[in-house]
Amino acid sequence: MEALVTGVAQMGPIQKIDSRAAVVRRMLALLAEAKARGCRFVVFPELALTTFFPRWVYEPGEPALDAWFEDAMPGPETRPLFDAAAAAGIGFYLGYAEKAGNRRFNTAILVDGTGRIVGKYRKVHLPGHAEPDPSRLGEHLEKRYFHVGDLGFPVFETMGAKIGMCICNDRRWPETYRVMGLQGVELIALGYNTPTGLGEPYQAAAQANMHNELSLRAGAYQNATWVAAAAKCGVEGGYPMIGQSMIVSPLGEVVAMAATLEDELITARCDMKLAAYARTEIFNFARHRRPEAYALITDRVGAGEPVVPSRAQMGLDDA
Ligand code: CDV
Repeated sequence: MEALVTGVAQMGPIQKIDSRAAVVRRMLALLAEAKARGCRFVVFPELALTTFFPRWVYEPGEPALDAWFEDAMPGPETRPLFDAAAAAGIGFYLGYAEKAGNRRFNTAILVDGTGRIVGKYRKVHLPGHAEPDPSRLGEHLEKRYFHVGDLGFPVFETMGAKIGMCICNDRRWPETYRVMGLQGVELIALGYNTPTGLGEPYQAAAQANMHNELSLRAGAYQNATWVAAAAKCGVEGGYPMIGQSMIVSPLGEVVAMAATLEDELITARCDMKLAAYARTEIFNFARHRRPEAYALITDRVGAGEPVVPSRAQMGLDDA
């Protein structure tokens, strides 16, 4: 199979009081629409089962914090999603808060069309802070609640395609896409919750949609891959979040984009031949990449002093 009809299931806000069962009912409605529209794969958002709880302050280990994490996947509330998807022969990406023994991750899973979990990704780039600060307009405490992902950026061969995953803030980092690009990824699925009400320094609210589109299109184009990105959006707990869920082709074109800040399904026929085509010339990695010139990418974390070749190396006269 060379084309995977893909649905991006954008979700409107989920409030603190909304039960997982109610959220899953919304997902089932999106799944039913995806089936009617011929989808074989559906992407749900980051932390899709609950409100975006890292905006609230908890003490690590307190029961109210633990309640946002899933004890099992699938568990009693998510089982109907797995069952309905398997009955429809639809695979999916789902973001949720994972308990792994004593560790806690912001996680996404890849489920195939039979309902089997075939892949897992744990968020690497955790934005925000570990300590609350009342002077901020709003909190974003992912560094307080989650461990840094320990699975790298794996790519899974499933549903006739090479599929990779990332989560929200990961989409702003070129390394995310390139590590998957180097595994021949054909489709990257991702979910996000991008608030605009936190004040600076995060990003200018007026540019939040532009930065979203810029990151997704650049990542797709520069790595010759489809990108399917699902927002959780609208106003949660008084905090607005962007929508603009989209599907981007391996040539960097937006082929579908959500028009609302509510539950909304967008779809595209993702033909993996297009990904292969985009890798034949400009982004033929084997022919054109020069890893010997990229050492700083893995040697450094933050920016350091400029690394300047000697004047002799540059062939300057006075050397
Ligand atoms: N959930 C996120 O990772 N949100 C970040 C915000 C905090 C900037 C994002 O990159 O969209």
